[in-house]
Amino acid sequence: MENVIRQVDAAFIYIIAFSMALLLAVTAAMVYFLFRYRRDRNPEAADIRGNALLELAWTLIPTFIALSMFYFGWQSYLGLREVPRGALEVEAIAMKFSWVFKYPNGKRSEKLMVVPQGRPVKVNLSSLDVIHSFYVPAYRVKMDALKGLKTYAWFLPARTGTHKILCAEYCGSGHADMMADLRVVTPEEYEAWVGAK
Ligand SMILES: [Cu+2]
Repeated sequence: MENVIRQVDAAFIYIIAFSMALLLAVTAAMVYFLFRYRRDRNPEAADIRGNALLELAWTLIPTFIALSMFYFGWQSYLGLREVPRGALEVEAIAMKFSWVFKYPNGKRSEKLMVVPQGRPVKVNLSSLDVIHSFYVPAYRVKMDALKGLKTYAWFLPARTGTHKILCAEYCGSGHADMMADLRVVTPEEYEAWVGAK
């Protein structure tokens, strides 16, 4: 999962870096042309028709750039979809405007998800009403929760600590308050918590 986080970040940085480089290059060329080809310096407009080499270049280079972006994105997507064996399965039920979590032994908690450190967690998502989206920025995880359709997300809580769970799909007036805490605790603390009434 640390790996998945790194892959998602790499895809993000790669796309941002290319976009910034292209923005700078296009802006620089525009400003240069503005001065170089103004009317008093270049009174006769050139009549250019067809340039196979140039046309090939501006077709192939962007194609390869776009494909390389896809490659980075696909890598991280696979990491986000392939749940490791032995994951703890928790049901997350979304509703206006709250999250309810259900554990294998039947325990329920609202607006608070507690998971043990070091074990992959598979979150089975559903919704009681409209479309919501389970979003944990700390683990780069975001997945829609819908009524009547099973979706899932997974993450590996490698370190103890508390993170935010948000709803990332506008679902109504209380959308902004639709938050929950994700508390990563030691396995012993988890057992004690999940076993308590
Ligand atoms: Cu929502």
